Amino acid sequence: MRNALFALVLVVVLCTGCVQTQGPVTLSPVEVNNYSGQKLSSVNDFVDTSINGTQYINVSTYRLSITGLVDNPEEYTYAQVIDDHQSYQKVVTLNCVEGWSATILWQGVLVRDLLNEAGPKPGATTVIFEGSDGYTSEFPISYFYDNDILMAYKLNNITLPAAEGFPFILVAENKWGYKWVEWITEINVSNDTSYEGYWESRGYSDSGDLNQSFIK
Ligand SMILES: Nc1nc2c(c(=O)[nH]1)N[C@H]1C(S)=C(S)[C@@H](COP(=O)(O)O)O[C@H]1N2
Ligand SMILES: [Mo]
Repeated sequence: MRNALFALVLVVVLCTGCVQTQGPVTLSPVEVNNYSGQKLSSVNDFVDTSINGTQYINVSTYRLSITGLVDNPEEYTYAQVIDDHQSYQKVVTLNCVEGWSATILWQGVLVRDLLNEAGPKPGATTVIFEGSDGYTSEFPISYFYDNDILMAYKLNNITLPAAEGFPFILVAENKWGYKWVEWITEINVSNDTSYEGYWESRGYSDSGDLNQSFIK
């Protein structure tokens, strides 16, 4: 019995010794600042230009709705969006019309996968993204079929912070920052080709293409 106890103490002491010699253990994800040799911006490089300030979304009551001209309207929890869909990652730069930009490693789901699950009806031309602050922006539905467009839930390997759109931000590649809808609560499939979002109805270009002026 004594010997057994001694052996046990010895094992514990030795194992503690082992762990101590193995170097630091990373306990929580940290923001990466480099990806495949490319330098990334930081979460601190975002400038708050949102219409109503940061939205703080309660993840337990949160739902993402896919509505409108679809065969199967969907309502997903945060976990359903993430766990039930293939994830993708890509470095994409956000350019705000106010002059700042942020090059970020985004991780998320493909908007096209969500659209396909809902099943757009014939005649659907437009997809309108809405945030919990009432902000909207519209896109031709072809944008999501001709390009791999992400709805991201991670930025530089960390969970999307509230200030950057938690739970989801649209990574509107090749489009001005105002097309990157944050705090997404609804994706509405529509046939309203004249719909204009928040900034689009205030004089900003509908396409929001980066290679064009953002003034209409
Ligand atoms: N829901 C919502 N999304 C939004 C906005 C907003 O006001 N509300 N602002 C847009 C603008 S103008 C930019 S540049 C980007 C990044 O803005 P941020 O740094 O304020 O997060 O988010 C875009 N998405
Ligand atoms: Mo912006």
